[in-house]
Formats: sequence, C-alpha cells, structure tokens
Amino acid sequence: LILDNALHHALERGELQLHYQPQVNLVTGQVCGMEALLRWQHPELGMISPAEFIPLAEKTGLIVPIGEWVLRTACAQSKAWQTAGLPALPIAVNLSGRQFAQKNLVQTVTQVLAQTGLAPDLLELEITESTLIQDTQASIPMLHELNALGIAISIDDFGTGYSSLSYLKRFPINAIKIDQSFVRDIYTDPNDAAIVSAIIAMARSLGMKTIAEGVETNEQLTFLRSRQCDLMQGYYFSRPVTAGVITQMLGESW
Ligand code: G
Ligand code: G
Ligand code: MN
Ligand code: NA
Repeated sequence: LILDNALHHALERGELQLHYQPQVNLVTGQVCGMEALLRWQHPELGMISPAEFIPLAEKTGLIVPIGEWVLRTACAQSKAWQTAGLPALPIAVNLSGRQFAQKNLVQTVTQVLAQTGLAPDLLELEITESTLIQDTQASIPMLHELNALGIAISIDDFGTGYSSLSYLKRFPINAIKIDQSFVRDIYTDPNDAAIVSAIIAMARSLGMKTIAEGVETNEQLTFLRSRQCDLMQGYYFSRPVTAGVITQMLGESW
C-alpha cells in the first residue's frame, strides 16, 4: 500500500528513469538496437525493480500513464541520438497486458511518434505471449494496424507462457526474444541447446528474427552464433545503462 501511494507520485516527481540495453549483431559485431527498461529511483527505498512495481502498476491502472511516459521518453531519446549524428537504431519498448488492452493504444503510439518525430520503423513493441493471446479478437486487428504503420512486434520471454504456437501464424510478428531461462545453461544442458536451436530454426522458417536474452558468457555467444541467432542481448555485452553511457557504446563492436 505504501509502495502504491509512492508510485502515484513517482512520475510527477521525476523518480522514473529509463535504462537502455544494447542488442548486438554478431555477424557485424555492432550494436543494432536496444531495449528500454524502466527503473524507479525512490528517494528513501532506493532503486526498485520493475519486477516489483510493474505488477502493482498493472493492478492500479497506473501502468497506462507510466507506460505512455516510457514510450514517449524512449522515442524522444532515440530521436535525440539521431539528431546528435549517431546511427539510427531501432528501440524496443515493453508493453504490459493492461496497456495492450487499451482501445486507444494505436492512437497513443501514433501521437507519440508524431510528437517526437521518430520514424515508426525505428520502434519495436515487446509483448509477452500471454498478453498477446488475452483477447485475440481485439489484438489481431490492433497488431495489423501497428504493423501497417511500420512498427515491429516482438514476442518477449518466448517459450515461457502457456500458449499454443498457432498464434505465430495468425499474428504479424517480426521477432522472437528467446527467454533467458533457455539461454542460461545452453552450453551444459542438451535440452536447452535443443530448444534454442529449434526456436531459431522455426523463427527463420517463419521469416522472423531471433534475439537471445540473458547472454552472459562467451560460450553462450559461440553457441548462438553457430545457430545463426540474429541478435544478442545480455550482461556479456552490457547491463542496461543510462542514455549517456549508451551514447559512448554506439560505436563499439564485438
Ligand atoms: O530490467 P529488469 O530485468 O529489472 O526488468 C524486470 C521486468 O520488468 C522484465 O520482465 C521487464 O520486461 C519488465 N519491464 C522493464 N521495463 C518495463 C517497461 O517499461 N514496461 C513494462 N511493462 N515492463 C517493463
Ligand atoms: O522480460 P524482459 O525480457 O523484458 O526483461 C529483461 C530483464 O532481463 C531486465 O530486467 C534486464 O535487466 C534483465 N537482463 C538483461 N540481460 C541480462 C543478463 O545477461 N542476465 C540476467 N540475469 N538478466 C539480464
Ligand atoms: Mn523485454
Ligand atoms: Na524477456
């Protein structure tokens, strides 16, 4: 309850921040995109993880204004990097279930893109499997609208939900993010290795990109590269960092 009350003020008091985690293409060795990740710096409680406050924000509905702030801030930051002469890279923003259920989501996204001047094809929206299938009657047309605008849709935490695979052929999906629980033991657990290899092969046949999450070691990287995973994200390359730190990393290569 205390956290709930504090979260109410977090936005107006400027306690929310975005960190950015680079996504690396191992064919070119370059940073090819990034994910925006929300952080709450509370004056007394310190840094509170989104894993703690997003569920709360979902319950109270605060996720809607917070989510819009995330979207606007991420798009504005991406545009600012371009204006500063840095390469134009796609930016991924997480959408929660309640945000995705908003009837005016497409309108909100369109507005934010117009206001920030970010090109739609530089925005990616990350949605989990369970969010995606919560109301397919509403979500399929919405996904097609977003797709028609040039916005890419990624499936977050792929493989951890309870959904069937049939949605992959019914929904316009651009990328699959392989959950870090499969990536963690990829080098020692033959089952994880088989699952990850199969996800990458399936995604390729369906014309979707793959992004491995939670890459922490050179062994994981070598495995994923051998399976031709498109992009990698994880502590091996960088933790989520502030916009200032990302600016310096945009020229780095692995
Ligand atoms: O960054 P971290 O690993 O602490 O994130 C924890 C969880 O919070 C992850 O599931 C991540 O997807 C989620 N998360 C981070 N930022 C956002 C955000 O801006 N919006 C939503 N809905 N979820 C987020
Ligand atoms: O659910 P989602 O995939 O959006 O959440 C991403 C979360 O994973 C973020 O909280 C981010 O901080 C975390 N993360 C990113 N890279 C790594 C990693 O290499 N190892 C671990 N353990 N967590 C990571
Ligand atoms: Mn994500
Ligand atoms: Na994920």
